[in-house]
Amino acid sequence: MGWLNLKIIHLCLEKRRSPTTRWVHTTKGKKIMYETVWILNPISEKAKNLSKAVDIPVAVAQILVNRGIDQPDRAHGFLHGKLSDLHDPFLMNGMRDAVRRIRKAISGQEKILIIGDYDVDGILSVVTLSQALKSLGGSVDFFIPDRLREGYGLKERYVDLAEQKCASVVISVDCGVKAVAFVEKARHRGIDVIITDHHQPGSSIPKALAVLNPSIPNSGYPFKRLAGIGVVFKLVQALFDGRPESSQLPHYLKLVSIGTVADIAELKDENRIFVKLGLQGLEDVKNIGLRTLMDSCGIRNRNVTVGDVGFRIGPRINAAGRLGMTDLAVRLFFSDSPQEVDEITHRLDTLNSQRQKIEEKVFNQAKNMIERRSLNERYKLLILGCEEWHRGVIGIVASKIKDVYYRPVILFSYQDDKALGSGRSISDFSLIECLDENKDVFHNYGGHTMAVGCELARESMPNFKARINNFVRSQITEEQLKRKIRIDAKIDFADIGMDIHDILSSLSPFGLGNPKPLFLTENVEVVAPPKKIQGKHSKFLVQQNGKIFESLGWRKGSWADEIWAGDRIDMVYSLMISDYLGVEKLTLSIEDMKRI
Ligand SMILES: [Mn+2]
Repeated sequence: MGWLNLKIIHLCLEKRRSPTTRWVHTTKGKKIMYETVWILNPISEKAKNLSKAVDIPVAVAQILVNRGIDQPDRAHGFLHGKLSDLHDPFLMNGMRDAVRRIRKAISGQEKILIIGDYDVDGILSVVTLSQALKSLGGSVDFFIPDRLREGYGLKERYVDLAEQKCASVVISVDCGVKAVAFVEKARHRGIDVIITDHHQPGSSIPKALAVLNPSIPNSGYPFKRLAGIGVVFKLVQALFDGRPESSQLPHYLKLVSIGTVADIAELKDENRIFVKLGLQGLEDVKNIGLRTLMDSCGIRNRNVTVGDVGFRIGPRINAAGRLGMTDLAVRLFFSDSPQEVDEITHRLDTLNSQRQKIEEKVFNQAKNMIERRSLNERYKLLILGCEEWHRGVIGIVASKIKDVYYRPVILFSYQDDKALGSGRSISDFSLIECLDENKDVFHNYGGHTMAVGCELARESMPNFKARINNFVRSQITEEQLKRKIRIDAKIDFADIGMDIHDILSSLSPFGLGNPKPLFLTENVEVVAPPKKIQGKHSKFLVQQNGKIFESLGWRKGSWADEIWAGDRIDMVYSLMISDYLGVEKLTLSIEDMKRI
């Protein structure tokens, strides 16, 4: 045992010193070197203790420890969390006041106006809260601002709208934590405001009737990483408390799981329970709109994964908001006409394809700009803008550019005298803190560590760039800009058995905060020549001590030209189990490799 530990520690140090390098061809034919550092955690004492305490294999315990879960009760919750393990919603400050006011509004037949954000999290928050309030007999209306015309946030002028709609209570969902002016104006007009949000607060918290947000200081709530729809779910849980409606809570988790995954919230603690149970629920959907949408994604009648939600369901719902037609997505969930939901689904499909085309164009333009001026070699944080860039897609493109150059990115769309930005960051650098430090430049900004939105005067752009560049020069280290692969365990092919199936299913669903376990196997022989699949992936057979596996290099088509039968490699991979004609097949999905 001691020998094994020593060997692993030695390997860890060695890997840190000898990173793999990859050459990426740029448009000019120039090569830029990117480094990938392999980090292997040695089997720890904590993992051994956890393994005994919870009665799980040491490898599984180590995977949990690697994800920051080292206490037996948390590990047990992670592996076996149920609906009854969710936190008490009344722990969140303001919850009692919110529930009391909403109950009064329902019994007095007062109009309640829900105002939401235009992304998946916001749209589904509106749908979820509307359904819950209606089931309690409430009189509900909603408003989702137009992404392109109105922009993000709870604007002061929406108070007039609430008045026109004769609402005496406004509930914000997935927005509002900075809406000081809105709340002030509403109060003067005699309208009560309840804010539900998960974004970081500004310097002052609005003086609303209640502000439900686990991210504010002294929120009282034990888990900070809820998505907007997670906060809404807590409100629904509190409203249903002690009533027959609470038996309906599992149904609500279907939309909660979609919103949580689409908002890229960490799949830990309550989020993990929401998503685990919600995805199971998606296998049996009653809502005709959601059912039709899932049909159009080709994911009916099978296990729904985090990937299905993130890459198929989410983008279709988002497409409506991105291209200025949010109401379409909301109508999908409220309609009971098969013909209408067919039409809407078809429309969302078309909008999504349109969005993909626009996105590809903006991505190529941004990449050209970067490479023409070698910006990635000169700047630690990339800032780019263009008049033609569609505001609805710059966030997704920023995320892809970040993946290519592995550094934080903020992209801007210029409109008249305004610059509207959307940024994405790497895991080691907080973008919101970077904006906080330079807040006087902005008209408006907000977000989290990994994603931000902002608005400033176009003429302030040079000043903004200079200040941000200056700030990141000292704040981002070269080490942070190295792509890192965190390996969960070093194993031999002989260690891979069918119990791996049970291990993986007890750890799933995977996503942010709970990545698929990555394994390292050294000295593997490539047998049979690699094949290129669809021009962009590669597939080849590998063997160690007579045990052969098929391996897949997802988006690693170039490997087919770089490696040969007979090569020996070290490889880092995750395990994929597919069911082919009733026979389970284990494939290795290769994350990185290096020839030895
Ligand atoms: Mn959100």
